[in-house]
Amino acid sequence: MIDVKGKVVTVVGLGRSGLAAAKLLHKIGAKVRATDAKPMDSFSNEIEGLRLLGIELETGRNTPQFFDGSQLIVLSPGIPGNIPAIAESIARGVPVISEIELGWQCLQSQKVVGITGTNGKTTTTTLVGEIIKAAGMNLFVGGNIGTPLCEKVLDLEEDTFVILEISSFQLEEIDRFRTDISVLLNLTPDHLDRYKDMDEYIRAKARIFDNQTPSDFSVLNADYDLVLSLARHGAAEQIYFSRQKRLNHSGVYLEKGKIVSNIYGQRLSICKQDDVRIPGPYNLENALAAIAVALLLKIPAEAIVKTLQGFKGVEHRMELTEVINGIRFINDSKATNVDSVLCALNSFPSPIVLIAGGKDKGCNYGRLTSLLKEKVRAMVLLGEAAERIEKESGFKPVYRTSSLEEAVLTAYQTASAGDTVLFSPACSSFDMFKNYEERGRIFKEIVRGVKMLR
Ligand code: UMA
Repeated sequence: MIDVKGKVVTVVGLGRSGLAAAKLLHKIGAKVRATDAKPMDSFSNEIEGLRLLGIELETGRNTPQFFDGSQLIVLSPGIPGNIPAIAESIARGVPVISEIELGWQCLQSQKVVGITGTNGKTTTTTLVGEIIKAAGMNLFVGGNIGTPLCEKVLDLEEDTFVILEISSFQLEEIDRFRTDISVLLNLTPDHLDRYKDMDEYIRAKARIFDNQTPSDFSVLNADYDLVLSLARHGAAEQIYFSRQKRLNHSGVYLEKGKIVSNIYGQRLSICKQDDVRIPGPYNLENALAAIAVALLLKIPAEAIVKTLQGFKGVEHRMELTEVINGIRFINDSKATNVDSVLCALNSFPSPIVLIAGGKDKGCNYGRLTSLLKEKVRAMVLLGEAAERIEKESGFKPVYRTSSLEEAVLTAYQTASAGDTVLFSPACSSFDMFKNYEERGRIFKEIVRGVKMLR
């Protein structure tokens, strides 16, 4: 357990991670301070609770002076380590760690699985959790998926499996964070509004392997050369999964419509490929990764198969919302980058009416062009990135709208029976919504409203 008794620790950001980190630090005896750039009146009551605990607060800005005397800084994932106040502290030699590092340093000897990659993290993390649940074992599912590790870490029993979705943001400021099993699903451009270039993003992701030892495992997508080359630097034993080829090394792969493992040196047929119910080729990769993790955790095959057969996916990820007059409406609000949209377009039959746009993350929308031409009847755009998407994709016809409601109605009017209206934004939500979950919920409410009117 990290020793912070009596130390001055400053938490930066008071979203979910920061609130959890501040409370945890208070419980384990630190003198906690917390700063958030948002004004006081935009917080819920929870921040009042921090004040009652005696935590010193700064709101409306993150001033360098507030960090004076700090012996440790705990950073929320959404805040880059190069904001001026933090950069000054780093220059003075004050250690900076991420919330996930703090949570990890408070674990006992629980087994930790860390799942990262550009796309499919949430689905894979949830699926691993569901498999463990079906096997009747104790588990905690958290991290980037929603519940910060700091929120629950002190309540976890020793035999709990800790399954974490891990983002590149969380990995930037790790120190000793180590997983018994790390999973790297894929790597494609994302978050280029935060990172200088793709290399910087890749370096952050690769940190998941930094502290692994030869008794740990890394589970790697053998269909991505970049994933394989990054993992070479790690010390963990490598286990692979592949949708495209038979594996000679330890892993999980497809053979004549079956999912097969050779992880323990002998060929084991797990189930039929069709037992995987979540749609599309990329979800199949997520399922293969989850199976590999479950086998490494020694979960019985029956629990794996039963879960795969019943698992329909996660909210906001290729989620069937309604069918109205023969038109399927799919909520894919979680698709916050170009590759997510490519996955979704590949997962549904054409014709598709695509609703996209939101806060621009600097992705290259030109990569959508050929699949748009092949599968999309029309594109409906909204948000800050609309202009760039229209220009870079070069696709026509495009309808520009100024609200999600207008976008849904336009898509409905443009689609015909048998079409799919796919809301897969390729952008983050922060220009118009609190987060992708709120955006997805509002999309579903609007669609249900349309259904009531018909
Ligand atoms: N803030 C400052 N100074 C700044 C910038 C922000 O004080 O310079 C404050 C903001 O005013 C705000 C707080 O920081 O109050 C927000 O912190 P945060 O963005 O880290 O948000 P949290 O609520 O703590 O949520 C974070 C993750 N958010 C991000 O990584 C952006 C959540 O992932 C995660 O679920 C949660 O911790 C629990 O672990 C969301 C996400 O979008 C889902 N993740 C990205 C993704 O999946 O692509 C990485």
